[in-house]
This record gives sequence, structure tokens and C-alpha cells, in this order.
Amino acid sequence: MTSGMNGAQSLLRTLVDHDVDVCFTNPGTSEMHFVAALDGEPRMQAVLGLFEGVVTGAADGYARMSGKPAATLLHLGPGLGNGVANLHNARRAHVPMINIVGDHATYHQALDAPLQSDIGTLAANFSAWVRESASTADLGAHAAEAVVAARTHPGQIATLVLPADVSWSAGGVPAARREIPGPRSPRGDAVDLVAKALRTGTPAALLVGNDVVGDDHALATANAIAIATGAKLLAEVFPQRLRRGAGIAPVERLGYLAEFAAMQLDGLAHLVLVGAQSPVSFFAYPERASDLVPDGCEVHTLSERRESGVEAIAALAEALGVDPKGAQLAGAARPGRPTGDLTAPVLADAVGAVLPEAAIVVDEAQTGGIYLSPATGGCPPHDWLTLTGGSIGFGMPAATGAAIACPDRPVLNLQADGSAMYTMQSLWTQARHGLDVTTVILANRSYAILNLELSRVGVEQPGPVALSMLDLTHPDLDFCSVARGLGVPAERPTDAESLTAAIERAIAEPGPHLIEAVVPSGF
Ligand SMILES: Cc1ncc(C[n+]2csc(CCOP(=O)(O)OP(=O)(O)O)c2C)c(N)n1
Ligand SMILES: [Mg+2]
Repeated sequence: MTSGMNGAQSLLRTLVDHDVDVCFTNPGTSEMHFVAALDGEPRMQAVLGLFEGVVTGAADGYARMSGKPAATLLHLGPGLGNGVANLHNARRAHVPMINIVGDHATYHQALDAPLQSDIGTLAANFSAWVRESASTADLGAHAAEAVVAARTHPGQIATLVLPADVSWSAGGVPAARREIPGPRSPRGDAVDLVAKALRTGTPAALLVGNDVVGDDHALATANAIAIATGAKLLAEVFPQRLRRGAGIAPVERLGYLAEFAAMQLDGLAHLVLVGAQSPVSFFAYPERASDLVPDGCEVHTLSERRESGVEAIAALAEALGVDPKGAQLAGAARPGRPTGDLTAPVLADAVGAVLPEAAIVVDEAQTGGIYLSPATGGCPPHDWLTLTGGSIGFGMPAATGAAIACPDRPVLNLQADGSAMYTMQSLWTQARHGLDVTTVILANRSYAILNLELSRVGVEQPGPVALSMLDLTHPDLDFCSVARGLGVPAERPTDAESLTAAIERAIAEPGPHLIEAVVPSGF
């Protein structure tokens, strides 16, 4: 059967037939036929990012909010390489994503042309599925396989390497829609064992992963179990998408600093993992434990990540005879509008005072963000996206992708200054698509966290060169000018009242805005 399509056309058709209808791109010569085919497939929304870290971070933010994969279009090994930091965050977020990485034509690869490199080695790092498609006729089937791999619970990265001749040759065959397998059910004996452990009444905690913290009912059920059994309810340090706010059961996140996490876990006899990883310290520190499970605490796996945590929590509630209606949901509360000088706590109160219903908060606020959680816990229901893989430069791209996924919802990107500088180009994409993203830069003019880490790793008397590696002054960054240069209106309020008003205004007005808040570093 000949379809009259070339490879690229059959690939696009297969993707959109599988509901993959957004493609974040940064193309080059080897991807030109894919680019050309976009006009023939209007169901695919193509979004240009001006750096591959924007493309991959946007696909992550999109997946977190839409629950389905976007495609990325990347240019050979170097393009994929530029996208790796946010692919790492996406892998750690367990989101679905499909990378289309253009490659030289099959017969050109032996010639070692300048852009030739080992794409497979790069892709293997973060991909659950990698395939080089060597024949145009099979490309559609490979794309369908990539979709199935990406959508396998809880979500994985699939990378399809696409040689230019496979893309441009005639004989493309779109693949029929394939079924996506649902998540596996948790094991019944695991449910019984955990129920038994929780019934002992000894100190216990439930550590819940992404599918539970992203689901209001599962959160309420987990909260009701915690109340009925006396167990603590904890979430991972950096969840993919946390549902929170008034009317939603609150969950305490494990602390980033191992010292805090150790306090939260202290004295536990049972730690129950629900699609979550057993807690470990972010880094090793001299003389300190890396594994944060307290001595003598038994770790139980109620469900693995590939299983349904939502189902696991429901089954546990049933085994324990717990009614989800017993949950204690967060009440409605907001801080008052702050007054006085700009500081990180003031910024947190400003956000808490005005955060609108259904907001999507993308939190890459780093040290300035520690005050945000208490200030916003009683705001109207909202979603909170975090830096799952610790690889900075995530916030601005993720906010961009989240806004593409949810064009009717306000996106608030709370963004530390050092991390902002990795992927500032995202603002241009926000401007081009008129996305409702409000970026608030926490300009403490420092890699503040690293000042803290310097002392935590045991460096007692850092010298001026060392300190200058963590300092963002000389010159000061002018975020307002950069934003305007990228097509985004910007302002720099200088006190609490004008900051609060600026955030409120920026959220209310359509299109992207940037607000630069110069705050003391605190470290
Ligand atoms: C890709 C990547 N490069 C470097 C780092 C190391 N790193 C961690 S935090 C940080 C600086 C953060 O500074 P900023 O975003 O201004 O936040 P602050 O600590 O000032 O609150 C750096 C460079 C990292 N985590 N990821
Ligand atoms: Mg900073």
C-alpha cells in the first residue's frame, strides 16, 4: 500500500492520530522535511524554542499539566545534548515525552561529517525507549511504539532517531492507533502487609509519589488513612505536580536539606512507599548519613512507580476500613497583603495574597521559595510543579509548556535569578504565543544555596575567588531589559505593596509579564 506520503508526513500523522498534538521544536537541516510537513498537518501545534533546553523543559511542563506526551524536534547529537538537563528533570518527573532527533541520512553517516556523533549513547541516559528508524515504511509503526513507550505508566521518555533520508523518502505508512496499557495494579499481599503494619499503632509514615499527590481524591484518602492510623503523610521533596490549596488534603513535603528530612522521619518504625523512592540525601556530606531511613525503621513498598498509587491508596483504605470522608482538608486562608521592604518572606505573602483559583505555580524559587508553602496552603486550589531532578534552568521552559497545555489557566513562575539565566529565551516563546505566564524573578544576585552548601560540605574559610564563583554581581543582571528584549513587558517594583499589585495586574492582563523582585540573599 502506498500512501503518497513521505516519512515525515507519516510520522506526523501517526503522532496526531495518537493524540500527540504539540511539538516543541528547534530544527536544523536534517529536520527540514519534518518542518515542511507541519503545514500539511494542522492538528499538530508547533512551538519554536530558541534553545533545546527550552524545548525539552517545555515538553516536561506540558506533560505534567496535560497528562500526555508532547513531541520534541531536536537537531542531531548536539541539539539533543543541549536539551539533556531538562530531559534529566523530565525523567525524574516520570513524565511522558517523545523526542524526534534528526540524524544524517543513513548513507551519509559513514562519512563522519561535522555534525556526526553518537546520538544513541546520549539518548540512553534518560530514555526508557530508543530507536533509530532505518526504513520509511516502518517509521509510522516506530512512532506508534514510541507513543506506547512514552505513555507506559507513570510516563517515560521515548527517543526516536530519524535519519534525513528516512524522513524525506516516499512510502511512509501511518500506523493505526494503538492501545495504551493502563497502570499495573498493586499487589494484594503488599496492601495486607501495610495494613497490618499500620494497625500496630507504632510510629509510621506514608510517603506518597506523583500519581497520589496529583489527585485530589487519592490525597484525601491518604490523609484519612493517616488520621485514622496516626501515621504521618509525606510527599517527596520534589513532586512532579502537587495538588494543593483550600478544599484539598494537605501533605507535607520532605525537606530538601537532609537535616530537615531526618527530623521529619525521626522515630519512625514503618515507612510506607506509595510509588515513591525511599528517601536519600541529595548529596553526600562528610560524616553524615546518605540514606535517610532511620535505624530500625522498616520500609514497605505499597506500590511501585509503575503501579497505580491511586489504586493502592484506595485498596489500603478499604483494607483498613477507612472512609475518605474522614480527611481533614485545608481551609481557605490567605496572608494579608504585605507591607514594607522587599524580602523573600514578603514575596511569599504577596503570592499568597493574590494567587488565583486554578493557578499553575512553577516553583524554581530555590532559597527564596522556602516561605511559599505556608503562605499559599489555603489559597484557592492550584497545582505546584517542582524541580524534580535538581537540574536548574527548568522553571521558565516548564512554565511555557504548562501554559501551552492549559491556555485558560494562569501560570505563575516563581523563579530564582541564577536558575533563570539558563533558559531565559523561554520568554520569547511566551511572547510569540501570547501565553499567560507571570514570571517573578527572585533577584538575590547570588547563587545563594551554594553559599550555604559551601559551609555544609565543610569549607571553613572560603577565599575571595571561591566566593566570587557564587556571586551574581559585577555586573548586576537587568532582568527587565532582557525581558523587554525578548518581547515581554517587565517591571521592577521596590516595595511590598507595589510588588503585590504588580503580580495581581500581571496575572489579570493577558500575555506574559516579568516582575523583577530584588531581595536580600539571606545566605
Ligand atoms: C544544570 C545545573 N547546573 C548547576 C547546578 C548547581 N547549582 C545548584 S543551585 C545553583 C545556583 C542557584 O542560584 P539561584 O537560582 O539564584 O537560586 P538561589 O540559590 O540564589 O536561591 C547552581 C549553580 C545545578 N543544580 N544544575
Ligand atoms: Mg539567586
